[in-house]
Amino acid sequence: MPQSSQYFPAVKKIRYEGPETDNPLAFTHYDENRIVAGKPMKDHFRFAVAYWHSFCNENSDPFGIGTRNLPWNKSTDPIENVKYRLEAAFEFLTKLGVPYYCFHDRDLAPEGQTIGETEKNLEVLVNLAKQHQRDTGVKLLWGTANLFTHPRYMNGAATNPDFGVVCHAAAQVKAALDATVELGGENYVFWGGREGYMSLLNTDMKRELDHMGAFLRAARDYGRKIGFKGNFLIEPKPMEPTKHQYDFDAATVIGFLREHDLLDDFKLNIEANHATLAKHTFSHDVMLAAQYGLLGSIDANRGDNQNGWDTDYFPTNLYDAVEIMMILLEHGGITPGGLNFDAKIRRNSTDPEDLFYAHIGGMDTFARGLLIADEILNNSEYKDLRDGRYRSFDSGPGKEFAAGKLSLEELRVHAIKHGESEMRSSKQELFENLINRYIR
Ligand code: XUL
Ligand code: CO
Repeated sequence: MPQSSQYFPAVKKIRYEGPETDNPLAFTHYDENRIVAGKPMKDHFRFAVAYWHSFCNENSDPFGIGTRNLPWNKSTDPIENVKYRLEAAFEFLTKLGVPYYCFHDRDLAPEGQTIGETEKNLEVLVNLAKQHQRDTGVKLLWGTANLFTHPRYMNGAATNPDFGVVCHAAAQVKAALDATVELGGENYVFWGGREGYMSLLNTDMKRELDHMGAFLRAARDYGRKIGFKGNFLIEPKPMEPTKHQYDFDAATVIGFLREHDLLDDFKLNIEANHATLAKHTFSHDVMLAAQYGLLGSIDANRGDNQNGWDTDYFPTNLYDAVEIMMILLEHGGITPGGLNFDAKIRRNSTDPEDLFYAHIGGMDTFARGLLIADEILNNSEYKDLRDGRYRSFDSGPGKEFAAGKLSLEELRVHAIKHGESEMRSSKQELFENLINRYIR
């Protein structure tokens, strides 16, 4: 299938030109084959483009209709249009030079009148996507099912109080898993958009959570049966569209996975703006997941300090990117996950090039973050300073305590022997300045 160049004709392949370039359609720091910390830059990130924001979203908001002209919506036949959309997507992906994309089932193909028709629509598009993947080398980082747009899911999908709706959700996840496996998807995501409640008064929370556990085990079993080898991922978010979402944050999801015996198959997909909605920092949820060996993938975006909702801005904050890359470098990286730009251009960004600027900015921010993080970890006193704070647990009774070998009575005896500890500064300002010292 020849790659077309009709949807973004003004843009050529984006190339690395270095920090000195003034070409806004070039990378300043993302030099995909440059070796950093032992591997090419592109393998540190495994960047992905989110199909829904980039190719489906007309940028409407609750106050106004879409502003974005999507030239691939040129037919009156919806199936023809999703085929054009796929062409446009692969033109964009190859010009940008990202290795991956991510989709919801409904981004690829619309729902039909019956489950059978819906499955057929998806199959047709999956076959076409497979050809595009083969022609371009672009791969699927993860697939997912959209279990939140259709009105039937207004009270939830897996946690809906009506069993009939749960069955529809299951049929949808089955088809989305089939599609993901057919396309060689490396992960499969569950984002529980409406798995939560609007009012606790009409909700049996424990019953709904148990249903979610049963649903996820059934999905896991089906996925493994059809040969899916990748990670299942849960993407935490505390609220929106529901008032309370069950997958509130990384810590809550880890507890849920343990309760429902899902830790062998599931990891977490951490999204920056979801972590901040939960009143954490992005790095908090990434660190928590990474330290428990459960960091599966990242949805890279950014909220807004002035308001509380999920703005899905493209990431441009270098300080944040440095922190995230420090965590990834210290915890063995993000593979087999990646960094998916679950982000959208603004409603008033209406030129076709804006989508390129947005992604180039995000990729360069993380590339620069990686270079700085690598320097901090290798050349500065950062690790010594941090680990030094815990030195009293490295040997002797501190080590025994950490291994669970000392009783409360024995600890009391040590307290008497040890006397009062010296005051030790946590040096927070020094740590903060250290990051800035390397941002140069
Ligand atoms: C919504 C969100 C989703 C998931 C996939 O806030 O992040 O797009 O990433 O369903
Ligand atoms: Co997301």
